[in-house]
Amino acid sequence: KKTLKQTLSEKIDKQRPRTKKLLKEYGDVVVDQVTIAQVIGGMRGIKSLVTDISYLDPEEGIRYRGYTLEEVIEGLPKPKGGDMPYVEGLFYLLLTGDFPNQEEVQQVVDEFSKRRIVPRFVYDVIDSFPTSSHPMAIFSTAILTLNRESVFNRQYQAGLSKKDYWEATYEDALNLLAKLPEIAAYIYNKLYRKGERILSDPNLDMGANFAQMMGIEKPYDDVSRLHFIIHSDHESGNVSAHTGHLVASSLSDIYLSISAMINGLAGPLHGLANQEVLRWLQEVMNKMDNKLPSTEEMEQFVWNTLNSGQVIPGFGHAVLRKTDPRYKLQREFSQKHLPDDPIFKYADLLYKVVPPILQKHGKAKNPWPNVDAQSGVIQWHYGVKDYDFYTVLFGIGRSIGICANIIWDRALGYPLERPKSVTTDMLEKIAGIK
Ligand code: CMX
Repeated sequence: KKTLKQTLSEKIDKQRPRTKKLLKEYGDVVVDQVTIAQVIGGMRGIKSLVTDISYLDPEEGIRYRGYTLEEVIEGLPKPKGGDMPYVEGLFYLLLTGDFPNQEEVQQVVDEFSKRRIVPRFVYDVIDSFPTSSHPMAIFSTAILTLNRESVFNRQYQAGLSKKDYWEATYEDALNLLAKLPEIAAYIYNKLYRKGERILSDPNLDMGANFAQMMGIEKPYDDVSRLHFIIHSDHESGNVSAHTGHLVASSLSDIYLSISAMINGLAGPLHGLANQEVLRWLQEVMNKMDNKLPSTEEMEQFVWNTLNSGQVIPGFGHAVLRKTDPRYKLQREFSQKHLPDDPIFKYADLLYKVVPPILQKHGKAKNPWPNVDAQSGVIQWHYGVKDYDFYTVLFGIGRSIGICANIIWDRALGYPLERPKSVTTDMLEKIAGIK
């Protein structure tokens, strides 16, 4: 039976000539043009990255390897008694483009299980953080601390050939991904449960193991699987994916690259928005004495935030122009499992109230909710109420997609990333002002 690494190796052999041909024979073909608004405006929309792992359509939302999220969830094998598929199967799909069968998934589950033990020094570093630290800072540092374990670095120093970069990176990626749930649960227990620790079980899959270490009953295993799967990838230009790719492009190893991408994810305009949604909702709940506001009252809360110059967290998107399918999936999950949860009712009222207000406000290009408007609501329901922790959960998921991307970056020999900057003077000359 072929291993994931062998299957991947065959895919890489097939893909390499395609990239080579495009570069060699069609390198001068124009893909896009760049305006001054894009140069000043965060390079929004410029087509200048390649990935085959996912594609984000503004109207439809994300597809992984050409499949919608519904198709992914439907098509991936599921553990016994679970409604949500193995996260390990998603990693297989992202890497190869193929849906694995039960046996192929089990191989990856076993690989992760073998590699999950975190070295003592990582726990020591985590323990040395003050308990008032943000969990994302601890998470990023813990990942960085693992850099001394890098197979890629060791082999690079020994004179690794370029064509073999991906294999060492693959080893690093698996070693890291297998450890992330352990690290995250340890941080959670240190910060919010007085260090009480529940050990992982080598016989469980990633989602079930995470639920076990968090000490939360079913269906939190499914909640974790769903969460990690839908947060894993969102093509290459978002801050976390782009950061991971950029840092890896200088041949920094997986640990340096994923630690860096975690830092990007920790910003309130990106992954931290899921924490901000809960913080915002809690403020409203406190003001309302936990009573559900009327539509008019909720509208007033939203306007107050906008009028004080702040954004409504969980709404808007740089690429999407419709309701995020990741939001929809989590809403459906909530309707099924927690329809009467007061915080779900709050979030659902926001779904009704915010889009027309943002349209009236006239600034946001996309008034619809994104993934972050709903993910914290589910966590809250299952007892994870320390919302500072939510972006760590996002980070576990996102690492899966970015690791897959970095392995392929290495396989296809994508070079050092190095765009060109200009000065304001130069832009004025280009504009014909000077
Ligand atoms: N509330 C209020 N104003 C908003 C807004 C929101 N939810 N979304 C966008 N706007 C404003 C922008 O701040 C911007 O204002 P200025 O012209 O004053 O700078 C204007 O509308 C135009 O922005 P845009 O082109 O629609 O959006 P961007 O591509 O610049 O930014 C995003 C996208 C997500 C950062 C923005 O919509 C936002 O700040 N949303 C709230 C934070 C959030 O939910 N982030 C999570 C996104 C998903 C994720 O990465 O996890």
